[in-house]
Amino acid sequence: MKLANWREISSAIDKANLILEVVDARDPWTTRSRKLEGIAARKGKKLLLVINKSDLVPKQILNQWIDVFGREGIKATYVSARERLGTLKLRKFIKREAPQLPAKVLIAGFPKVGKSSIINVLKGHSSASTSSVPGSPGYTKHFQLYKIDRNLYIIDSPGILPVEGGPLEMALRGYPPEDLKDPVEVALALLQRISISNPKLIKKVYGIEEGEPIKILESLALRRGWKFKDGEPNLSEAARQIIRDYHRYKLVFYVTPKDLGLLT
Ligand SMILES: Nc1nc2c(ncn2[C@@H]2O[C@H](COP(=O)(O)OP(=O)(O)O)[C@@H](O)[C@H]2O)c(=O)[nH]1
Ligand SMILES: [Mg+2]
Repeated sequence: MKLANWREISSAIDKANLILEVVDARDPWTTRSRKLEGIAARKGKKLLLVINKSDLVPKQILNQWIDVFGREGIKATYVSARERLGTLKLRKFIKREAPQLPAKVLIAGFPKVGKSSIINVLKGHSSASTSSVPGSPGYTKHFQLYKIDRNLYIIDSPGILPVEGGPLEMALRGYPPEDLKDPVEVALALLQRISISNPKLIKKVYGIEEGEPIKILESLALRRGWKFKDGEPNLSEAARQIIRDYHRYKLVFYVTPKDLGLLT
């Protein structure tokens, strides 16, 4: 059972006493959801931020993000679910910050931020299966609680936040490139972002000289032979490739709080 719309996510929030908002370390700012944070706040539920994929970003930058979120009153920690780094720290963080024990945790975030990976890491080697919490009636099959230990339960289905926003948000929030109405617009926004944070990356990954984003799409299409009958480059194909390469870590770059003007 997937919790993939706001109504389902909202009722899962009702069942939890702690929300873990998972964001992508490459751009925690764009992959946060102010809407999720707002719903949690209105319901009086505590929310913690987990910056995942920390293996892709230097520690110093991760610590800057923790400060930036801290100033907004959001406590954060970073982990790499893939490398299994920071996961003990994450468990301690949850138990320390939980408003009451056992912590009943809902994990939520945009697609591909690593929600399922974090659930697996938290489950670790525990052999317990989904079960009910003593004294907490009303859990249906939609809200199975998975017992990790006596102080920590997680709702077994992650809340997948619907992707909203402008072109750059659509790419960074994991919207499938195949489903985008205008992949070119999205890829141009992504290339613009790359030109700010890592101008040499395009040369390194594709062997294309730096230049205007639209020129990069043209060169990529021509090099790969993505052309229309009249020889014009198929920019949409090149655009989808750029977005896929970001999702698949071929195009690895990250932004810093300074790039976004959040830290001087
Ligand atoms: N580099 C890196 N990749 C990760 C990490 N955690 C998850 N991923 C990858 O991100 C993709 C999405 O992960 P998944 O857990 O399915 O995300 P979900 O859609 O939020 O449930 C997969 O390809 C994972 O291998 C991490 O800590 N570091
Ligand atoms: Mg998942």
